[in-house]
Amino acid sequence: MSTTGKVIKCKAAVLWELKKSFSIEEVEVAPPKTYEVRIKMVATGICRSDDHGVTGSLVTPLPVILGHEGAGIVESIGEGVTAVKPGDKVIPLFTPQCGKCAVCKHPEANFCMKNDLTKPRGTMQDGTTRFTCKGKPIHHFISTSTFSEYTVVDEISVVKIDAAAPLEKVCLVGCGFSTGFGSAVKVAKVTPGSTCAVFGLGGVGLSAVIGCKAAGAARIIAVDINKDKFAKAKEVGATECISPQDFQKPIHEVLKEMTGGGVDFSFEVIGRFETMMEALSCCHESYGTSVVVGVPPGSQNLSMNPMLLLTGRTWKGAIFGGFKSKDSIPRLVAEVMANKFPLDPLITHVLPFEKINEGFDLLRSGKSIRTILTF
Ligand code: CND
Ligand code: ZN
Ligand code: ZN
Repeated sequence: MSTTGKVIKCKAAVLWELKKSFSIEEVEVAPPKTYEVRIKMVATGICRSDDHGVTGSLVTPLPVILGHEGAGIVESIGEGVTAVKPGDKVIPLFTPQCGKCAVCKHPEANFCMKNDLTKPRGTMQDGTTRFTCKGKPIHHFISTSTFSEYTVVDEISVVKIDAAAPLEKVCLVGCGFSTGFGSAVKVAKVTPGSTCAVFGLGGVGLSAVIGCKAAGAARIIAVDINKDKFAKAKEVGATECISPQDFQKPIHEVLKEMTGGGVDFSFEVIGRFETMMEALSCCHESYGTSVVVGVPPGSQNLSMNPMLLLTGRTWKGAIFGGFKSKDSIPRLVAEVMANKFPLDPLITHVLPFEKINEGFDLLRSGKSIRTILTF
């Protein structure tokens, strides 16, 4: 029996309060309105940004259905939708691409002004939610909310991908892989023969390593305090792995000594002020570029000495690896399907959706890279 136009009752992981476990609840998912799309989720990764949503370091209205790294199949579409149709395989976009704003029209920029990240409302573009649980409206998370059997997104926040794409793998293109990879190839523009340092070897950091390698870096120095991550880092392209805890002196000094003055490109893929400063300081004072990828704790400031920049360093950051989401995801999915990049090593665990809390425990204990939840 068709569900088109009807409310769907299904399971979703609801976060009622900060720092609590997810509750698997029965939720009602309203049909998509004009220019909206309802998706049956097939797989979703667990990214550290979801955990930042749990701890409150990424501010988002509660109660909420988190999750932003998913893939699924279109169940139904609202009026006026032309980009996708029922049955299409799709990836929801946590950075939309409206195609009309100043950012979308800019040839290089990607952080569409219709994003729900900088001033999150936790709603659809029209300011309302499509989720209800126990009579209460439940918020959306950065236009995606993939921790639900069904979700509704705006047409500007979804893109069609190859019908043959393995969704339980390419869901990583929805965040972790593209964010890390793009930070290297698109944001830093890593050059052949260069030396890179990547701080933080989770799913996003390892994808930055993959990007550095694809761009032809000669040395890729991977930095993490959890040495269990080193084998994987080497598998995807790191040439050396170091832990700051093995040295008395600050790690930027160690890196400068290792590289004769500093690396060409550095990446902070953790989300901590200290490591952002270490990453900036370890790049060469006259030509180094450092990219902030990790999400810092909300509404706090970092003080730094501008001399670090005055001598020639470049300090930048980007959401979603600087990629325009709608334009880039279908291509990245095709490249993954052609085995251009090693995505499989990033997937350490696959769990049924109901075991979401177990998946978060694995992330918090440092035992997983990416856990994929399947529906
Ligand atoms: P994950 O937690 O899997 O990896 C972080 C890694 O950092 C772990 O291996 C830790 O052991 C390591 N680490 C922690 N503290 C230190 C330290 N002091 N020194 C060295 N290493 C340390 O996270 P992830 O890979 O899923 O995400 C990484 C960050 O990227 C995180 O902040 C997340 O919120 C952010 C992010 C950004 C974007 C974007 O668009 N810019 C998108 N998604 C995620
Ligand atoms: Zn993410
Ligand atoms: Zn836009």
